[in-house]
Amino acid sequence: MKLYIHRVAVFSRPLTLFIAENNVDAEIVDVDVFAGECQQDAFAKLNRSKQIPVLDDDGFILTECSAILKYLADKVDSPTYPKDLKKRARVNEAMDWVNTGFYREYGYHLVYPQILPNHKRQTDEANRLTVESGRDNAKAWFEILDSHWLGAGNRYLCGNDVTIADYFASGPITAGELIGVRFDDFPNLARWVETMKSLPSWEPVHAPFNEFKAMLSDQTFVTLN
Ligand SMILES: N[C@@H](CCC(=O)N[C@@H](CS)C(=O)NCC(=O)O)C(=O)O
Repeated sequence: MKLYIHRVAVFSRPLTLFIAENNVDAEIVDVDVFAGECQQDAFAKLNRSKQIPVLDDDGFILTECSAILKYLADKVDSPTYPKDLKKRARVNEAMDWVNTGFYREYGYHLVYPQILPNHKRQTDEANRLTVESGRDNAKAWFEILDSHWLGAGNRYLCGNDVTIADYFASGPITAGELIGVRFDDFPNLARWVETMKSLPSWEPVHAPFNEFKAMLSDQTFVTLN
């Protein structure tokens, strides 16, 4: 298996973390997103959407982080993607929840327009309005994350066992650290972030992300806090 990723990217880190934690035998192929490699014809032949991550399992090409995580977990028969119908449905629900309403506001409206040139709006004013509405709407989603998904004493998003929903969410949620988001206003979330960061592979997997974060640390951003 080959996995095409960028080591800093939001939707690549959940996969590199899962692979490292579960000893999945996959060759990592680094794609230089920042140099525009995804936009080149050669890459577009692999993924028509011109995005990483992409999994190539002996010619079976699969895109979308959430779909790849489910595939890998089933392939290695991991308990992190439960077989029980209702438990699996809950994991799917959590992954969709993070990937859609939550990340639309937090990622695409608050984080990306501040740090990714191809996500900036056409004018500074339009960018400011996008970021401010992203911040306000993201706060409401964070409340739900903290009190609903991680409330009721849940150690993880779907109960007391780690699932691929936690791996998946770890990428999007920590993306905010690039703009200085802190999680201390959300105690259950702060605890969950620390739990995920205590996984043995977290630090080595996130070294390139932490380097990128350090490069942005002297800039001022609109954050959640
Ligand atoms: N919905 C996709 C999103 C993947 C995505 O946003 N990939 C970005 C990097 S994080 C990308 O490949 N961008 C290509 C580019 O900017 O040229 C998934 O969940 O896998």
